[in-house]
This record gives sequence, structure tokens and C-alpha cells, in this order.
Amino acid sequence: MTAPAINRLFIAGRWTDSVSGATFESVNPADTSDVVGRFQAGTAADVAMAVAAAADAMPAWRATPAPKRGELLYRFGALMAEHKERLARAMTREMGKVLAEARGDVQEGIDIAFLMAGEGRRMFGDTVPSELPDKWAMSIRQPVGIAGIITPWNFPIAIPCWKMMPALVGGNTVVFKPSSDAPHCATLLVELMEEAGFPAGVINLVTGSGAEVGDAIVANPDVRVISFTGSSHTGRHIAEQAGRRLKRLSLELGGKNAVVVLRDADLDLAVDGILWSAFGTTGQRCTACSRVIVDRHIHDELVSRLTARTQKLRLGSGLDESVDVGPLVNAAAVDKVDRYVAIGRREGDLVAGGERATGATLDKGHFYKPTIFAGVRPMATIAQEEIFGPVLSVIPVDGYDEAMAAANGTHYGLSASIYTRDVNTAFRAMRDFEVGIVYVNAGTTGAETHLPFGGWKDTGNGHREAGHVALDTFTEWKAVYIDFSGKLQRAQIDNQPG
Ligand code: UN1
Repeated sequence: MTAPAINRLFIAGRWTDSVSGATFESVNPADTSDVVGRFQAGTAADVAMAVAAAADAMPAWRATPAPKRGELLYRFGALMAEHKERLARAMTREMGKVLAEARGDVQEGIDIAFLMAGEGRRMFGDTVPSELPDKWAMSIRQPVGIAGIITPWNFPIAIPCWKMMPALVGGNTVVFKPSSDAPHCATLLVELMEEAGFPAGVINLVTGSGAEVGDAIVANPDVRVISFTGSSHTGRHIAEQAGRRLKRLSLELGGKNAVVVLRDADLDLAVDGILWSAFGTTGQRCTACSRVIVDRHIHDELVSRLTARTQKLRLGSGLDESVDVGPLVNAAAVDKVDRYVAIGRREGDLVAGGERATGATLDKGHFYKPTIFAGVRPMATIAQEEIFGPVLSVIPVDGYDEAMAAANGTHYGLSASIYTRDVNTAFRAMRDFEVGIVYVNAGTTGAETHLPFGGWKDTGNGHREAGHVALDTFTEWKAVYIDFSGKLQRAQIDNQPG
């Protein structure tokens, strides 16, 4: 076997080794004997160099007209499209999601690159009348400065692009720290950014641990905005550090997303949507459905249909196109799922899965059987805490009001969905769900890049990714007044009677 390739940091337009002289491995979660590559274990000193490079690149980048910055995003998006299959295969190998979903992940990156490229020619501010004569008033967006981008492994192309594309078109320069479970995807992405022609220092990549690299990015006073997607635990830690330094911070954290199924629902449609949302990406999406809240009258019927379909799901390497569910990302994820399943056995009726998946090829990776608990109460631990794996709780309730109370009865508020044929009920649900993303007659996953993505309550801190509103994270507003009256005009005073 040939030794795995050693990958480098990307700082000031050059691929370099970490000053640590240390590396770590990224392995294929479907076959842990397959080492994807070795990556630099970056340090605070590497981060300092990356931030210095980003600072050097800043004046020229912010002076580049936004439509011209946008052209580089178009070129990068086109390169991703050209390399889509290669990127998707690398993703499946590195973090496990099945190939069809990996292609979707890359497509999401392409979509946001093109969307934000277009923002280079919009980036709307307001032009409004002044309250005084012979005076103009308008607002414009300007870059915040250096952006620290800290990303998870579950959408290893899409999420870095969701963050970096608005940052870059907005005129910020970037220090990017990817998850240590997906450094290869990040490296491939940055290689394409280099090929697209982003000037040296505009984008810098530092791989390594959160404790070393992530903390150093957050602590650096020259990094003015941080965008993070990941666990609530890490999000709180970053928020504390960033808060003390009055840094702008966009957080995208956990979810405990519910599908509500009412008595009048099309059950076949609901089953399709639930399975896709619960077990797609092996349940490792922030938007994954982990709770089904169902009217008691149809609980047993829905559970039996879900169970029958779940037992037919094929597990294996996501590179095999006949596989439905890939592995979990690593051994710690399997242990975590197993701990929650043990709790679930006391909190509900186990009707599917409930154990590690074993067998000839499965023994090589981190596989867990898609698991369903029926008859779960809304406040049960498995119905409250984010498991981030293929574990679904089915919660019986009586009618709409109880369903909505259960759906909203969590600390999280990312996405929610309702299956009903009654248009009035659908509109009530759109109004009543306490979440950032609502679906009607579809599952809880599948957000599109031109609408705001993010959640209420503990899912985040009020910011949104994607859509044109993503620019709010990465731009400062500047209000501009132009007085052409040639005399002193005092707002709120000279325009008042008396
Ligand atoms: C995430 O899991 O953090 O809506 C992102 C979806 C995807 C994005 C998920 N488009 O499920």
C-alpha cells in the first residue's frame, strides 16, 4: 500500500507545512483501513501567519469592485461544476454520505457560488428621501474585515461555500478551518479556489484541531467576524470567546426537527418524507428529522409502515450506488448513538434497528442500523437531545394543538414540517412553528440556497446563512448623507415648525 498523500496548509497563496511538523489522518468511515490522506496539525502560529496574509490581501480585495469579485465566484462555481463527480466521490470516501447526496452537497456549493456571484452586481442598500431639502440619504454595505470560517464535516463542500461565498463577494478575506473529519474536501475546495484565481491571501486554509486552530482564530483581534456551524457545545464556547472581544459571530448549531403527521395526511407521502429526512446522511444533518409527532389514531399504522420500509434500507459504503444509508462519521459518533439508544429502550418501544450493523463489509466501518422508537413522550431525553445519527422517535398526540405544543417544546428551532391535506391547517402551522424553516407536505431537509437558512432559539444566535441575507453577517452597514444645500441644515431641528 502506498503511503497516504501529505496535504498542506494554504497561506498567502502558497501550500506550506505547519510549523508544528505534525500531521493527522483522515480515514474513510466506511472502511477504516482506507486512509484518505494526512493533514497538517496547524497551530496558533500558523493561524497568525494566515491572519497576517489575510490582512495583507485586504486593501486590494476590498478595493476590487464587487462585480469583479463576483466574476471570480462564477469561475469557481464553474470549476466545481466541472469537477462535481470527483468532489462527490472524495466526499463520500471521506465522510461517508452516499454518492447521490454527495453530489447534492457539491451542487449546493455551486448554487451558492452562482447566487453570491450575482450579489456582486446587486448588494442592495437603500436610497431614501432625506427629511431636509437639498440632501440625499443612502446606505451601503462594506466588508467587515477578516472572516474566520469554522465548518463541520457533514456538508463539507456546501457549508464552507455558504460561508465563504458571501464573505468573499462582500470584500472580506478569509481564514478557513475545516473539520478534522473532512480536511480533504476542504483542500480540494481551496485548490479550485486557487485555480479560479482568487488573489494570494484572500483565502487561507489552516487544518488542525478546534482547541488549537479554532480557538486561535476566534482569539485573534484582527479577525472581525466568525461564522461557525457545529455542535451547541462548541458554539457556546466560541460565543463566550467572541463575546468578550465584541466580535461579530454567526452560529448555526443543533436541531431536533419534527415532522407532524395529522389524521388527514397522505401517509405514503409522509413515510417517504420522514425516511428521507431521518435517515438521509445517516441522520447527520442539522435539519434531520428526529421526531415524528403523529395523531394517536394513526400512530400504529404510521409506525408499521415506517418500520417495514426502514428494515429494507441497504447499509454499506456510499460509493456503492445501491446503498441507501452510509456509515456514521467516526467511532465516537457510533458510541454516542449507542448511548442514546440505551436510553431510548427505557423511553419508548424499539421497533427497528437499535444496534451497530455488523457483517463482512460493515465490520470495516462505523455502521449503525436505522433505529425507530415508537410511543415516545414529548419530553423524553431521546425526543429532546440532538443525537445526530439515524434514530427517530415517534410521538403520539391528540390533534393539532397538542402536536404543535410538542413540536415547539424543545430548545431548538431549525426546521419543521407538517403533513396535512387541509389548507387552513397548513397555514396555521406555517404561522405557529417556532423554527426558521417550515415545510408543508415535505420532510425537514432540503433547504435551497437562495432562501435564508437558520434557526430560532438555541439553534443559533439570530443570524442566517444563504439567501441575500447571508450578506448581513459579512458586511457592515454605512449610512451616507450628502447635503448639497450649501448651508448648515440640522436634522430633527430645522425641519420642525416653530
Ligand atoms: C446542515 O445540516 O447543516 O436543508 C445543512 C438541508 C441541506 C443543508 C443542511 N440543504 O438539509
